[in-house]
Amino acid sequence: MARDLAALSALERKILWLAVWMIHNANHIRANEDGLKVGGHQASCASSATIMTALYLAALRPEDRVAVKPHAGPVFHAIQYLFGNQTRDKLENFRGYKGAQSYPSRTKDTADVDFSTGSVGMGVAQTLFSSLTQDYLRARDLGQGPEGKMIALVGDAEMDEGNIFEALLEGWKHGLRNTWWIVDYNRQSLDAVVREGLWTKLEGLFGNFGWDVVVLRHGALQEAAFREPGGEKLREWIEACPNQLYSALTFQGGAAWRKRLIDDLGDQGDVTRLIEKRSDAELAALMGNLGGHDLELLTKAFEAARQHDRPVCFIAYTIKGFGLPLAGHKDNHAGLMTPTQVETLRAQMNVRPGHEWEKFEGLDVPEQTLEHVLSTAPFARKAKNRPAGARIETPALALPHQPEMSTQQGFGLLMHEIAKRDDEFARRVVTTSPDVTVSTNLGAWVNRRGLFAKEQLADIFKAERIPSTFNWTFSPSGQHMELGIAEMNLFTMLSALGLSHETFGERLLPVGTLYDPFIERGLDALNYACYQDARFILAATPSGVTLAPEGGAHQ
Ligand SMILES: Cc1ncc(C[n+]2csc(CCOP(=O)(O)OP(=O)(O)O)c2C)c(N)n1
Repeated sequence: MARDLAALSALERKILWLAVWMIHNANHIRANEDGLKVGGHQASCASSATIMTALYLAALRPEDRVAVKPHAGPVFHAIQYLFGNQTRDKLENFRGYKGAQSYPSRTKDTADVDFSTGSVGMGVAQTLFSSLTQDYLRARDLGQGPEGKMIALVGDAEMDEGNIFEALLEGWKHGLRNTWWIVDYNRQSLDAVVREGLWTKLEGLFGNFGWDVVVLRHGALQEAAFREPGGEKLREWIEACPNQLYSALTFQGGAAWRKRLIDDLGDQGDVTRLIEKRSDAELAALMGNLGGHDLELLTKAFEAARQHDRPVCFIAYTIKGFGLPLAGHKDNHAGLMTPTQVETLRAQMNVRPGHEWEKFEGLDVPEQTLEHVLSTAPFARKAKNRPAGARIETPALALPHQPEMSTQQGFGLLMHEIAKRDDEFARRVVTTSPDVTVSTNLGAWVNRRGLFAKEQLADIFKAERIPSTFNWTFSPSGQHMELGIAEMNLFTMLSALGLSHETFGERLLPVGTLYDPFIERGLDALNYACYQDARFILAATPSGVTLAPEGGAHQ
């Protein structure tokens, strides 16, 4: 859908302003009774403001769900405020008691957060398992309307988290679809500048797992300059420039760019002319015009990706601190703009003192147009309240009694009883296990209800009439999600299945099993699932401190 670019770009500036002001207000203006540091991440917000604008004001559909990188929290809150889903009061109380949360939180924020973030990597993997959950639902005709994209805005340093890679492999096994990971490639982490060429590793990795990779490196200004005489030399220079140097020159500004470019490329000819015909400000704008700051490029790339269901990794080049005096400085992660710097920004943004929170203050596009752009954004059609998913009646189960039995055995018999039922309750149960299905006594359940896969996959042993206790047939009607041995994946899968009623409006009754000594291998994801209020049953067998006689050797 064509969107009004001038209005979008005005709103992008407003979103950045509100995010900066929200953090500034919390740190420098609001009364601070205990004297403790408040904090906030203006530079991380600035690098993602264009991507977030392109997503929420143009690309997102009501059925899409998003995990926003934690430090873009204020950008998320600002966008929700513009849409009327967030109050000024909560923004003024950002990071305070009952205020908008530091990092988007499903349970503590009042605006509709799809997936909480905070512990980096967790929200990213959650989108992948949510996509598998969506496939599971659709395979049994649950859920209506178009399928949603499960989207993560990912920090480039976040890509170091191991759980992301574990999830990628699992996603590949299940034929992952409808998942977008947008890497905010500002080439800075918390401590420093990231390694050169990280994007080539990401490109290879995602390509290997069957994802499309879309690299958004240069914005329209840069592409236009490359078409000028001498422009190709500039492109080569930019593409070869080490991350640290690019960051440092960005921080220093137009005059520093000019000196360096002339030193490296000056030819008394085309390239010199290309550089010299621009003012310092124009040169700085040109060098900062990376793909992740080009609204039109981003919206087109997202629209193109919506035409198919393959998973896509977007690598969007950005500048940490873009548009702020913090831009590019390696220490900018938790850096806060000084009151003087905020005053300068206020002047640049035409915001009058006392009007800082006004939605359209100082924008050079008529208010009516801005209102129209907001109210016609497809995302605005998303219901303000999450779906709840109908309640499922739980029947009284006839439990087989034995005078003496182990907890494992009892669990297996209980699941077998459920498997025999032909009712809505049994149909909504979904089980999952990280390669310990058989040994955690889910065998009888799986024999009756089958393993889930989008496509039928026969059990060749069965077809060949080789005797086996277990029927290992996969089909779209199967009710067991078999996972590889990765406990982080188990808990993230449970987190996604256990939020199905709120993510997709269809309630599932998930049961996960694992060996109890290995809960610790996935504890962070279990914690994350509980923090998000995911509902599931966990059966860690044998229920004891050890895995029976072999327990000690499993520690
Ligand atoms: C599991 C975990 N470890 C450490 C942190 C602390 N931390 C927060 S952000 C960050 C660096 C993030 O860098 P990047 O992902 O590139 O994001 P951006 O630069 O866009 O803010 C770190 C180490 C965290 N939030 N979660």
